[in-house]
Amino acid sequence: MSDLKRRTFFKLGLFGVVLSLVKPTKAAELLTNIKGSRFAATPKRTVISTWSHGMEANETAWEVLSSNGRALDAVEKGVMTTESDMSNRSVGAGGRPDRTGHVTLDACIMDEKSRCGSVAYLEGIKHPISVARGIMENTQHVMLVGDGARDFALDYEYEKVKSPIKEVKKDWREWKKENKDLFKKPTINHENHDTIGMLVLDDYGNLSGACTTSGWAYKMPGRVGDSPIIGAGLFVDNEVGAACATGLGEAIIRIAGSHTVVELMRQGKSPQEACKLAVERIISKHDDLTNLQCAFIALDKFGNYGGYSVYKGFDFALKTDERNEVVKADYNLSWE
Ligand code: SD4
Repeated sequence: MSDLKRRTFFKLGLFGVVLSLVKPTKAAELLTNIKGSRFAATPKRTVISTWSHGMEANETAWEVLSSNGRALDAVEKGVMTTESDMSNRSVGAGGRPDRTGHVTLDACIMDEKSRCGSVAYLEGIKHPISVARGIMENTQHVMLVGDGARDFALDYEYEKVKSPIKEVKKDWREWKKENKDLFKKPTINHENHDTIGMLVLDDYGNLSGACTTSGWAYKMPGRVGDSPIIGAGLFVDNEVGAACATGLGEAIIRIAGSHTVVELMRQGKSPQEACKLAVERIISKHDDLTNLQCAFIALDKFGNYGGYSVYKGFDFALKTDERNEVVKADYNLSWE
């Protein structure tokens, strides 16, 4: 018997027996009509993730939900799809390296109980998101970085992978030729379908989120972005909603971006308004907005969602019972 069905059974006696035999979504729907029910509204199964590469990841997440899976499993499995795609240059081992040719990966995950795990500066492991979950579930810590994260991953036998891959190495050599001055400011490539962040609301009314990236291409060695930082790249509060970020991590960290979005929702803003206000705060904190692309997506407890970016061009992948599409996000500025 699933959690929802078990709770229903104890709460509602014989009626609960009947409810326990129906699908969780249907059961929740029936419960909304019962006075005093703990369900404020029907949880609306929703998967939302950054960029159009999220479409494939959403499919995987949806499969997990369709077999009565938890949001936590859905976000992990979902973004693993993107991490496995060696043609993706911004997520997983197929991603671009730092200036010295090392592909260093950042990821984090957070569940409905506010449990969280994170890895940063991890090399040579295929699924950083699973290592982040492993840290959450098997240690007393939230975050492991660099060699410590790698040792943990090897101890727990997470799959290894060789990086950079051949094509990426070739690109990096070209980049090196053109960028002899290693301290020249590299630009973040807004056309390069960045980081995947995913938020899921499951049939039990629970939220979880995951975020994984190879980070800023040709970053300084040792640089860590927002993506593995709970509150910056990702934040989940099961009472309110969840948010995640993509874009220039330094700017997102400065305003504790994803936490800010969730707190705005707590104050009554819709997910869309909350994302917009967080983007406006980023804009207000920076004198120079050149190449400063950042975006947020958000999902509330009831399945309302939103997305907003500094510059035009950000989109996100949405999957619900009714919709399965890439949504062009609203934005503040055009590139021209
Ligand atoms: C970072 N936020 O490392 C990530 C990269 C990204 O769009 O999302 N780029 O700063």
